[in-house]
Amino acid sequence: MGYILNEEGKDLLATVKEFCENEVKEQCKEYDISGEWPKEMYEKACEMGLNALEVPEEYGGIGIDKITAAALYEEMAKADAGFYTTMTATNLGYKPVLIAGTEEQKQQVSDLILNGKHGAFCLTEPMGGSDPSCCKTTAVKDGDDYIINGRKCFITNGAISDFYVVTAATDKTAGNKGISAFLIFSGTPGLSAGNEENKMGIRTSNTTDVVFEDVRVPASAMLGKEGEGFKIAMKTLDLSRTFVGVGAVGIAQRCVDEAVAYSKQRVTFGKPIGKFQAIQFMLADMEIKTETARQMVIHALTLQEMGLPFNKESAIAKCYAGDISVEVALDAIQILGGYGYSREYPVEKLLRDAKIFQIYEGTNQIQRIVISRAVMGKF
Ligand code: COS
Repeated sequence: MGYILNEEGKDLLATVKEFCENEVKEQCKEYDISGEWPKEMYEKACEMGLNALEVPEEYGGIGIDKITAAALYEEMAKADAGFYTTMTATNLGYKPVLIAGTEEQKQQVSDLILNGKHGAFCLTEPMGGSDPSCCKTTAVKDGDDYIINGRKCFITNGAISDFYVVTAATDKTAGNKGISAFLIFSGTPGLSAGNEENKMGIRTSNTTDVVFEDVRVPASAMLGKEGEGFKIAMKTLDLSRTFVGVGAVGIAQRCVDEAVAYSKQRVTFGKPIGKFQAIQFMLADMEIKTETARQMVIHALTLQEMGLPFNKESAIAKCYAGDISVEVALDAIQILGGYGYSREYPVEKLLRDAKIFQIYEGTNQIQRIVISRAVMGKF
């Protein structure tokens, strides 16, 4: 099973796999401990265009389909989920530009990404993570400009981005219909990054507050029209959630790989533990969950490619993959026993990395709201 790719896709996958094996996987063990953001590693990855997989051909990208992109993202997550998170977060910031930007904005941001720059999507606030309509950041009209004030939190790539997409209330009395989205570039006076989060996992990614203090932007920095910010954000998350599922699948697959390798070499009671049915059944269940999640992701991406509705399927892919990645990581630790609990072996890191996939880009409780709404409709 897995991904069915054409020859070009298979070649790309082989190249990305080699890069991840040689330049990411082992190196990130150290960065996971130190919490360092590995600048050189990211520069090499961007030189290869790994941050630019989603740039359409018309804006200068290689124009690969979503399923090929998913296969490449999975490879990145298998090597290191923080690395995968950094690469996909730029594309999370890019999506609202592609959804609602002018041709000029689309080209400008595409050029930045193609030149190895990073981006960020600034939606979450200290008082409103799951509820983006509770937007305290404001954008007040001043002549031909807007002046933005507020604070966003848990922003991936917060301190290392060249472009930021930011939601802000342009009409505080209008709820989610009073939210607008803006495209802002680093270096704009008043825009700064707050302290970096000291995270449990995905420690090779950069997560900070992003602060706006009298940030003046021209009205042309708005994406779409005034009041469209909430819908643009929702459409962005619908799209991005499927790729979040891919990251979780990557972690689950790495857990299966590590547990299989260990069960073949670890001998107890005179034979490798993989000869015992207790272990075989655990590995089979881990594989069932991982492959099912991958196929759910592929299904949601196929719907997107075909222009069909995918809101529910994208939420299922993210939710299921996030949940099973934690389960599969726990099973991998169990199979490795005491060694699984030790930092000497990679699976405890995989569990720490997996946990965020039940939380970011909409908690799995939010995904269940989206799914149940799709199932039940309005009544
Ligand atoms: N695509 C397009 N439009 C959407 C949409 C979507 N996926 N979801 C909602 N909308 C539209 C609705 O159609 C509605 O438009 P009208 O008022 O014109 O009819 C409007 O947006 C408001 O929708 P709704 O009333 O359903 O909004 P809610 O506040 O009830 O939304 C959920 C609740 C939970 C769906 C929403 O708040 C959500 O997704 N939260 C999670 C956010 C998140 O993931 N945060 C983490 C960010 S990490 S980057």
